[in-house]
This record gives sequence, structure tokens and C-alpha cells, in this order.
Amino acid sequence: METPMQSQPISPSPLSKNFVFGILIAAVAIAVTGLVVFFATRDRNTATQATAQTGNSVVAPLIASEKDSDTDGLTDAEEAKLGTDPAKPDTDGDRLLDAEEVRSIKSDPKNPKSKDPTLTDYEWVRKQSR
Ligand SMILES: [Ca+2]
Ligand SMILES: [Ca+2]
Repeated sequence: METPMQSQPISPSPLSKNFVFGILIAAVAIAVTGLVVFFATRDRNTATQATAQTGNSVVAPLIASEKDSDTDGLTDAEEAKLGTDPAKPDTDGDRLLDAEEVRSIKSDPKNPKSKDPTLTDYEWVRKQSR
């Protein structure tokens, strides 16, 4: 009578598992660092504006015009000039922020289908990156 051979269970290599995990950790670390830098820079700008405002009433109107009520990256003054809604980060509702449309995509922030009449600007951007 034969004795069945003891077969080793095949497990995924612990090295490759650790490697993937390491990459994952690195990606998260980079993302967190990016966010921290972004918010630190933003806080510094706010602090500078606050300092400028103290004891100087001439600076105040300038500061007010730099206000970004909907935090979409365009100041209320820029939104007034462009005709976008200063209370809506995405005026035309196409899932792209007003500032993205104006500064990088060069699409119309008031027209959700300004790049291609058959696609929303968001879909158009996704198509370009494919
Ligand atoms: Ca804004
Ligand atoms: Ca938009």
C-alpha cells in the first residue's frame, strides 16, 4: 500500500506580498505628505492675509476680493468676472471644479458640454486621459 505524499501547501511568496504592501505604504505616505504641504501652504497664506489686514484699512478691500467662498480655487472676484457662481464650486454641474475648467482644462465653467456637444466636459477629460 502506498502512503500519500505529503504535499506542501503552495503559499504566495512572502517577499512579493511585502513588496506590494511596501508600495502601498509608500503611496499613502506620498499622498499624506502632499495633503499636509497643501494645507500648510494654505494656512500660511491665510495668516499672511490676516497680518496684512491688521491696522491697514486700505488693504481690506483687496483681501475681501481674494475671498473664495466656495473654495473651488477661483476667488469671488474672479467668479464675478467669469460669471460663475461664487457659492458653487462646480457652476455647471459637470463634476469639474470651476478653477480646473478655467485654469487647466480650458473649458467653459458655465457650459457642461463645452468641449464636445455629445460629452460632458468631465467625460471629455476622461476620454483624453485614456
Ligand atoms: Ca470660488
Ligand atoms: Ca464645472
